[in-house]
Amino acid sequence: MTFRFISGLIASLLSLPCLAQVTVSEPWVRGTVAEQKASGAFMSLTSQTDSRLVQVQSPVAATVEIHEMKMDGGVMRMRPIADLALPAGKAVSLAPGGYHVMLIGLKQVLKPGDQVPLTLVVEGADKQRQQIEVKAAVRPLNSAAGAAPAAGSAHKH
Ligand SMILES: [Cu+2]
Repeated sequence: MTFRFISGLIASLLSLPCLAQVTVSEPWVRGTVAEQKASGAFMSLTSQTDSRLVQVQSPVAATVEIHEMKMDGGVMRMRPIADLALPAGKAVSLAPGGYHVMLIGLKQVLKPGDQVPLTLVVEGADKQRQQIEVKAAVRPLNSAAGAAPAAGSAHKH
């Protein structure tokens, strides 16, 4: 029994390198006020192998989508995308004015200092999926948008 358990454990450990190693840095969510039903989550993602962010889940929202910002007839609009490519070794930035995770149908007010759990589902080139648990810190509603403050002001949720 013990040996079987250990060999099973080794097998599962050996299977780990097949999964893309994804680093999530500085995840944060824009805070909300009462009655506000949507917000955005932002972070930087770096995968060691070519993979894609295919889904995001969060208990604080009824629906979670991956959005991009695109010029449409001279107006910057956001729209959902099916997935977001994570090229090997390249940091992909989700930031105000660009790609972002859209939290829709919020179940609670997101106050600065709160931690919002996010589950990122990443699919590797081999179609293997993995879930990455992230805790995103809530920043004040009007917080400067970090790397892209000018674009951030144009992106209202
Ligand atoms: Cu959006």
